[in-house]
Amino acid sequence: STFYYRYHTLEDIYDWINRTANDYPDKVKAILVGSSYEKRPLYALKLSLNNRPNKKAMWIDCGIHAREWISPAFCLFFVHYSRMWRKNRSPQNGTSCIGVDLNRNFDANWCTTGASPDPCNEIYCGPFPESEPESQAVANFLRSHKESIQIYLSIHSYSQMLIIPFSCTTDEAENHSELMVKTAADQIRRYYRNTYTYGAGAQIIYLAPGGSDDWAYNLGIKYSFTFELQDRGRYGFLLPPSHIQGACNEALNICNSLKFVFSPF
Ligand code: 0X9
Ligand code: ZN
Repeated sequence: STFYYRYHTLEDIYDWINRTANDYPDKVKAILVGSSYEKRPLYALKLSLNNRPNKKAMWIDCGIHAREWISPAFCLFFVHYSRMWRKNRSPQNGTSCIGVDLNRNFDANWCTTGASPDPCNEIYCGPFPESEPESQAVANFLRSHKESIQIYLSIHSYSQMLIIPFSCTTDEAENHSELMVKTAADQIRRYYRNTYTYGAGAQIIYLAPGGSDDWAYNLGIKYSFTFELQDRGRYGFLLPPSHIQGACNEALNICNSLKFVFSPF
């Protein structure tokens, strides 16, 4: 958005601090660190993943010299720009907040409990189902190939889970027990030392409507899974490169066991 390419009044910056801390409570914390000679509040914004405690930090201050306006502009820009982005990058009408959660944008109980109609929210469902080019592209391809696609896998991270439908309702999928067959879980356990939780999304994580897995399932792809890869939270989204090989081999083994257990051919 162009918000970050303009200079702002102190009032606007205070508003922005408030909004940012409210919109991203797990990542941004506003800490009152003192006040100016003229008694205006001085805030530090603490950026972290899930507010994890006892982490080493980097301090950045902006605006020690009043006439150097580009300096506070950089601080706002820096906070906004983050490795921890989730959504796509589409601008939304009437707000400076960017992006739709693509995994809330599919037409499966779209935008009910577990998704948000607020464009500033991390789980914003978008203005209507398949409003985004990315979800449209996936949905169009699956629609036109649904006869030949037997198994649908959506790969995410993290938390080591294998999620079956539904996440968009607490109802059980019609072939729930087949999807839950012990063999699948056993196969997985046999292959790797890491444990993967296995079950229906709405049971083992949370209600999350508008996901691609549920949508693909309703389209007729009855073996539909979401995979949450490594790890279980030690590094979270920042899985170090040295873990890529292990995580991929593990996922490959699970893909193979799913194919083995569920493919009708
Ligand atoms: O919430 C999500 O979209 C997925 N978890 S993540 O932490 N990678 O964001 C889980 C998706 C499960 N399936 C559906 N919600 N349909
Ligand atoms: Zn994800």
